[in-house]
Amino acid sequence: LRGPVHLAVDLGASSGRVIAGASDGGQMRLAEVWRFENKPVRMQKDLLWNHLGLWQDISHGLRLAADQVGAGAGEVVSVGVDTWGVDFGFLDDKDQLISPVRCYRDPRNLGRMQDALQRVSREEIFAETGLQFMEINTLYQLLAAQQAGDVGYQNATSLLMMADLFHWMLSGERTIEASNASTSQLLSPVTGTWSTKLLEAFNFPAKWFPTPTQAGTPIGVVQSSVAAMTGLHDVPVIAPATHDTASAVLSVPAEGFAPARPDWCYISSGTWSLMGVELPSPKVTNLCAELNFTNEGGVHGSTRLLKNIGGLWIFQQIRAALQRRGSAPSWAEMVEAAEAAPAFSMLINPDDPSLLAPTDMIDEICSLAGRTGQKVPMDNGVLFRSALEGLALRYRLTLESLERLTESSINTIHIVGGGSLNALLCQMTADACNRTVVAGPVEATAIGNVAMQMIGSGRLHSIDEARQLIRNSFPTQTYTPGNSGVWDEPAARFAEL
Ligand code: LFR
Repeated sequence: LRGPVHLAVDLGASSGRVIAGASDGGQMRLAEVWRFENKPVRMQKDLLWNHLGLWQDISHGLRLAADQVGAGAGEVVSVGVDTWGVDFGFLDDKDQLISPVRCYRDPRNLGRMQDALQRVSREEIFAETGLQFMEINTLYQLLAAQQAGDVGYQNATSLLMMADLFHWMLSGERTIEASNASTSQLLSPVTGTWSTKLLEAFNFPAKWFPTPTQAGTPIGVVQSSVAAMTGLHDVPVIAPATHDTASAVLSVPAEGFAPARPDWCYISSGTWSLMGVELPSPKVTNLCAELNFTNEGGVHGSTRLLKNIGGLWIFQQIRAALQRRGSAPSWAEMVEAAEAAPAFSMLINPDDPSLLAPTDMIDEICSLAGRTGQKVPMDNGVLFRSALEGLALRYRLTLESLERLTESSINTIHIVGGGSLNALLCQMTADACNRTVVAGPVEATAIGNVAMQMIGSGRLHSIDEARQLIRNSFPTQTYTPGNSGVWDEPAARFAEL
């Protein structure tokens, strides 16, 4: 890479990466410098972040990047971290991290949402935050920590969301970036500040919640101890949209930014499928609450009105279950078998709560078949196909809701992220929804992270300009809907599940 290089640290559900990004001749170029495993640690009953191992890999990757960029014609000009939402860690008054740090699939979070609703009503929580109700939200995880009397909870002087925590390791600065803060279900989408009402009602210390920093803000420089280790002397740390989904949405190659009446929507497709629109302001309405959509914070004050859908998680976990049984098909083989299997043999709602963290996905799907009065899938192709069809059917329902919520008609669905490579799923989506699908870019989150750092350092001037650069740089694939009628009958059955 040549010229000014931005380093994006992207921590995903199975791997983390250090990626170098630069703009050269009107094109954004990316180079993956270091890829490492990101696997939660199971210890006794708990599911924890391996934050120390990750820090080791991140600093190693940064060292490699500094060396490689320095050896070429480039110069590292900033670094920023993104990861998934809702998880957090605690720091104490001696500037020490208080372990352990928990993962949102940690079993002790189950049931905490019900406890919270005993204290504050669903209506009130929604009115304050505009957020969808999910057991994994920071609010309920914090309640679990409070109830358990965690040492972290008792001794903390700061709470940082996970990307913020890695920013702290890099720079020594304690900040909370707004897009990820918005996933906590403690932030007002209208004012962008914390809900004092909820903090008080749940007895969460106000000092943990400083005013959130906007994506694109330089928050400090790589501190000297880290510079000595990585070679990144005096390099600014610039907060990207630290919520991976917010970064992914930034890289949707659409024309325009945050239209009030959107004619496109996105699916950020990976372990989760996040399907929604980008709006100029939140929609904290009864209909939104009823449909359980969420108003998360996007870049430059935009709102991501979206729904969490269980995503490729099911497909991934079917593969993990097969691996345990001694067979290990590749993704391509799984898609091929799905394509050859009969259509609509079993309908799977990807958001069935039993599929969130089952011990064995295949066993769970078989028992789900029983519970919903369907035939147990007899071969793997049917299993694979059902997992993909379930997503497409869920997208179809979600699209209807999005159009109702925004009072607009959506004609293009942008699929970004790893799932955009799954041609069968893209075509099923086009057919089930009867809309044009534009798939790509694949590296949506890393691209969005780099783009925001470019904006933050003044190399790009607007989201529009960033999207233009992205359109010029990364190919997309268009899928035209066909044979949509065959989806009507299964869609009706699906809605009844
Ligand atoms: C996607 C994601 C979703 C969030 C879920 C849990 O990686 O960030 O947006 O709801 O993970 O944090």
